[in-house]
Amino acid sequence: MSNVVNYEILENIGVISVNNPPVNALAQVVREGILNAVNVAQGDASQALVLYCEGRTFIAGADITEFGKPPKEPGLPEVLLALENSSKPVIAAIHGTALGGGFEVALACHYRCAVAAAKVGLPEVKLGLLPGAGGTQRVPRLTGVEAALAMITSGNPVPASKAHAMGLVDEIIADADLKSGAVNYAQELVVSGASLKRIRDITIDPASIEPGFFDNARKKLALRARGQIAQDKIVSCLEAAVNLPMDEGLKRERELFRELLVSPESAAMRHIFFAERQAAKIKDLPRDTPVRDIEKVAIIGGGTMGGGIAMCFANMGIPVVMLEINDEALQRGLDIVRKNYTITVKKGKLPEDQMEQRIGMITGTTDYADIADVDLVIEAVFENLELKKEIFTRLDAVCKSGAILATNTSYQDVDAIAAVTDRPEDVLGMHFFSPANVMKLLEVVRGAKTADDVLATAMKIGKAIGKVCALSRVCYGFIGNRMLSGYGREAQMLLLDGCTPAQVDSTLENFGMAMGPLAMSDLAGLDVGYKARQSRGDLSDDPKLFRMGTVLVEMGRHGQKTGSGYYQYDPATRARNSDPEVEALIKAEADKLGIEQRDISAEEIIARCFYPLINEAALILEEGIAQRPSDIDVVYVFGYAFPVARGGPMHYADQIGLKSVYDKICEFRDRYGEDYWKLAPLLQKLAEEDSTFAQWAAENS
Ligand code: T1G
Repeated sequence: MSNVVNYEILENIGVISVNNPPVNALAQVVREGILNAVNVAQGDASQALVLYCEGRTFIAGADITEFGKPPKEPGLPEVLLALENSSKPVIAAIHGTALGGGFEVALACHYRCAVAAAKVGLPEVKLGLLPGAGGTQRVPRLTGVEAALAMITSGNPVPASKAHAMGLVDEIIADADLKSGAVNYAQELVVSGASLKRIRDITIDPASIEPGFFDNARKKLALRARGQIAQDKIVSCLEAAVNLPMDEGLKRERELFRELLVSPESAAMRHIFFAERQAAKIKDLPRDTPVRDIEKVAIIGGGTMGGGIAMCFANMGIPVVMLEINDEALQRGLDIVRKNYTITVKKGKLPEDQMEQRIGMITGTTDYADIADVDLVIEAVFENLELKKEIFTRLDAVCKSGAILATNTSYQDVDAIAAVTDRPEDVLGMHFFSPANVMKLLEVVRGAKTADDVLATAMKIGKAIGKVCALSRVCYGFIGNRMLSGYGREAQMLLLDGCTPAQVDSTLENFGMAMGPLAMSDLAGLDVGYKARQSRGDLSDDPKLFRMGTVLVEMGRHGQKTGSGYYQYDPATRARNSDPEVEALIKAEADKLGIEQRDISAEEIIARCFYPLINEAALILEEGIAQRPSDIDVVYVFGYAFPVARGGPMHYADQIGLKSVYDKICEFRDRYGEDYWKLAPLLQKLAEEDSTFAQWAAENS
C-alpha cells in the first residue's frame, strides 16, 4: 500500500486507512490505494472491511485541484463499484465532514457509522457541479426524493444525528476512538450475519412522486440560484433515480456532471472557492505569526452596524460590551440586537433559548472605564473622521496595553485615526458590510504601522466569527467601496442617456446581481450617498455627475425609507414599482443638460456599469491596495453579491478578454471624456499583451 492508503487486519476486520492531509481529498493516489486495498481484501481472512481516515476528517470530496486536468485512472466510479461489489461488508467510519465524493464513497459502502460530531453532505452545487459519483442516485433511495432534493440543491452539510434519522448513517459511534468503535461495529454486523446492504437494490416507486413535483422544483430553483445551471441538472438526475434502473441513472448523472465540469459557471465557482482561501493568506506575513487572545470585545456605537457586529461575536460565544453616549442610545442599540435575533427566530433559523443565550453575551455601558479590560475594540460610529479621532484618543487613554483598536469605517483614513493614539501599531480597520450579522465579507484594512500580530489576529478572529476576510491597504473606500463609485456613477449617467431605472436594474439583475444599483441605493437611502458626496471636496463639478441622485434627495425622495426614490414602494410589501413621475423627471433633467436621449442596449448597460469596477481594480492592484486580483473577486462576491457563477469582476474580465474591456473603455473615454474613463495603465498593458489578471497574479504571487 502507499503511505497515503494503508491496509491492516485487526482481529477479523480489514481496516483501510486513508491519510491524505489536509482533508483526505480523493486524489489519484487515494483512489488507487482504496481500490487496491479492496481487491486485496477479497482474498484474505477478513470478514468485513472498515474504511477509515486519519487526520481531521473523513474524505472531504474529490480533489478539486485535479479538475480541468486530464483524468487519471482509476476513476471514482470504478472505486465505488469495487466497494459496492465487495464480497464482504464494507463499513465507512465517518468523522469530520464526509463531503461530495467522500460521502459518495461512504454511500457505496454497505454500512455507514459516524461520530456524533460528524457531518455529511453533497456541496457540489456550491462549485457549480452536481454529485457525479452516485450521490443523486443513492441519496433519494435512502431518504426519498424531496429530502434528497433539498440536501443536494442546498449543498449544506447534515449533522450525523439528522443523517442517522434520515437513514444516511446506520450507526452513531459513541466510542471516543472511532477506529476501534467502527471495528467493533463491523464485528457486530459479522456476528449478526448482516447482509451486503447495497443502496442500488432499493427502488423508488414513481407513483410516490406527486404530479408536477419536478417541474415545480425547477421553477423555484431558477428563482433562487439566478445564473446558476447545476440545480436544474440535479433535478434531472433525481428524475432519473425515480424512472431509470440504477446503472442507467448513474450514466445519466455522469453525463450531466461532465457537462457542468466544463461549464464557465463551475469554473467561476471553483475559482471563488480557492480565492476565498487564498484571500486569508497575507503575502508578507509568516504563517506562524503569533496572534493575540481575543476573549472580550467592545463595540463603540450601537447603531445598525454596531448592533450587527456585536451579534457576530455573541454568536460565537465571545462576550461583548456595547458602549454608547447615553442610556437612551444604548437601549436603542440593544433593542436593535434583540429585534435582529427575533427575526432570525421567527424564520426558524434559531431556537428561542439560543437567542436569549446570545443576547446575554452582550452587555451595555456608557462608561469608557467599563471597556478598559477588553482585548479588541471595534469602533462603529457615524462616518465622521473628527468624531472617530476623538473616540480613538479616549480608547488610547483607557484601554489596556495590547488591546487591538479597530475602526469599522467604510472610507476614512485609518492611518489618520491611528495617528491620534500612542499605539498606531495596534490600530487597523475591520470593515464590516451591512447587515453585519449577515454579510460574509470583512475587509481588514492594514495601516502603515499596523503590527503583524495585530493583522494576523484580525484575520483569524474574522474567520472565527464566520467572515470571509480580504486584506486592503489604506485608500478612500479601500477595495470595494472605491470600486463601487464608478458603478453607481454610470448607473445614474445611463438614466440621463435614456434608460429607465427599471431598465438599468433589470439588466444587471438578469446578469446575476442580487439587486440593481438604483434599487440598492433606494434601499440604503439616497441621502446617504448625497451626504457622502457633500462631505467630499474632490468631486468634479460636472452637473451630470450623480444628477438624479441629487435631484431626488432634494425633492425629499430618499428611497424606501420615504416610500419613494427611483421607484415607488408599496407601504405594505415594499414591492418596487416604476414611477412615471421619475421617468418624466429624468427626461426633463436630460433636456436641461442638452443630452439627446437614445435607446441603450443591455450590453452597453453592463459594460458601462462593470468596466469602471475592472478599471479601478487595476489601479488598486498597481497601488498595492489589494494583494491579488482574486482578493478583489472575493470582495465583490461576498460583499456586494456579484454573482458567484461569474467568479467576480476580475475573473469575469478575464473571461471577456481584457482587450475587449480595453477597447470598450477607450470608446467610452472618446464619447464621455477622460475624467471618468481614464484607463488604468495595468489594464492597458495586459490588454496590449493579450494577457489576463490571472497571469499577472501568477507572475506577482
Ligand atoms: N480538493 C482540494 N483541496 C481542498 C478540498 C478539495 N475537495 N477541500 C479543501 N481543500 C483544501 C483547501 O483549499 C485548503 O487548502 C485546505 O484544504 C483546507 O481547507 C465527485 C465532484 C472540508 C469543510 O466541495 O468545504 O467531490 O489553503 O481552509 O475551513 O461528486 O475545505 O490550506 O492550501 O477550507 O477546515 C466536493 C470543499 C468536491 C468540499 C474544511 N467537496 N472543502 O474546511 O479548511 S467536488 C467539497 C470544504 C466532488 C464528487 C464531486 C472545506 C472543508 P490551503 P479549508 P476548513
